[in-house]
Amino acid sequence: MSAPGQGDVRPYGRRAFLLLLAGGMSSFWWATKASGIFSPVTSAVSQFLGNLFPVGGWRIYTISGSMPEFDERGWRLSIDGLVGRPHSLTYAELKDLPRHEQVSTFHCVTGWSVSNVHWAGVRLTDVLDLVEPHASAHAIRFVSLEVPYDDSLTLEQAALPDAMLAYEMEGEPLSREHGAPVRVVIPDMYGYKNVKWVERIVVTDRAEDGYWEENGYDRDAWVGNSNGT
Ligand SMILES: Nc1nc2c(c(=O)[nH]1)N[C@H]1C(S)=C(S)[C@@H](COP(=O)(O)O)O[C@H]1N2
Ligand SMILES: [Mo]
Repeated sequence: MSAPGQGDVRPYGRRAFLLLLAGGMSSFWWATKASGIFSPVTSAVSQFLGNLFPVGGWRIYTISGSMPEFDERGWRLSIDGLVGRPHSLTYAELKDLPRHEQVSTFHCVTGWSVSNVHWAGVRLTDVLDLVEPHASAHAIRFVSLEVPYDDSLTLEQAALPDAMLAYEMEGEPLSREHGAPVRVVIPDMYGYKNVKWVERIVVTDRAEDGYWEENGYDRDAWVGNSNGT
């Protein structure tokens, strides 16, 4: 089993590894310099580089090796499932919802943390109010544009005061590598619950296992009180 954010360990030959490393290096360079252009890299390489060159304490993680590109014209956030009024929001409509800010510490279950991250975004409860969840609704599943990454929260967890869909980090629109245009932020839980590149929220009758939970991690990823800790 690999750990959330460590990726699968693949048996690369030395030559293939060096080629991957060279490709990954240039992508990494572009990501930091141009902050947006990020050509596909393997997850092993991007995570390896993320661990070698942490950016302000962050390790940039992907499971697929590529990062979805945000195009405001085509982008929609769909909210559907067990709801009376399925809804889809443009980026502008999402930004029109009440704005919330928080400063919190982000923890990856593999041991690194980033203190005092300043986020801005919308409360999950405000998003859910738009769709009128059925009485049978108990959880929501976040679907990432990065297939097949997903994860769930119970409605109770989603209603925690600091759980949000963040569209800004440190006063700037969320960058591509951190999940543009919106990611989940739930500082009480480990990083793997903080789904990046969210494009759909499905209201369900129970929380389901997400990507890392299918790989053995706890569904309730409370910081300091779940497996992997
Ligand atoms: N779509 C997607 N979201 C993701 C991940 C991922 O690989 N893909 N990794 C998770 C893990 S394990 C962590 S620790 C954080 C890392 O956030 P960062 O890449 O912004 O540093 O993103 C989480 N959300
Ligand atoms: Mo993580």
